[in-house]
Amino acid sequence: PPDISGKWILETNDRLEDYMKALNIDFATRKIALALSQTKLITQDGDKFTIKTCSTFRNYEISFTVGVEFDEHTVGLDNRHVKSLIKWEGDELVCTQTGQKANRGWKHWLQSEKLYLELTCEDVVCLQVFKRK
Ligand code: RET
Repeated sequence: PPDISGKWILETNDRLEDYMKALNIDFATRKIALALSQTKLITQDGDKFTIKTCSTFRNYEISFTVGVEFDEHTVGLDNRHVKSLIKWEGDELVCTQTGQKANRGWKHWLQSEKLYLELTCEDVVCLQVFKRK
């Protein structure tokens, strides 16, 4: 599988507001989140990952093993409980988040030295592109 580890900085952000609305994130948090720079710190040790999403406002961290479902509590995002399962699908790291919201999950992949993150909830797809820091 590809090596997505490292420090990444947000370059473009498409439809984050709609994604946050789909998650019922409140107006004030949405406005702050939209204005933020985001950094991803990814460590990868075989099947084990830690992904930290960092900003000056709030951070969000998950640790997981590929193929092992875990309980994710999205503290500081929409504060829901979901069952998350992450798998490699070809060269894409794909997460399914099963819970109250339909069609929820994300995908990470590398393309021309950039890290792509697609975040999905219901009918909304947000696309973020990161460059190496
Ligand atoms: C911030 C700031 C506070 C409000 C929101 C945020 C968005 C975080 C997101 C994180 C996604 C993380 C993923 C990690 C998996 O690898 C920046 C914490 C809404 C969307 C998909």
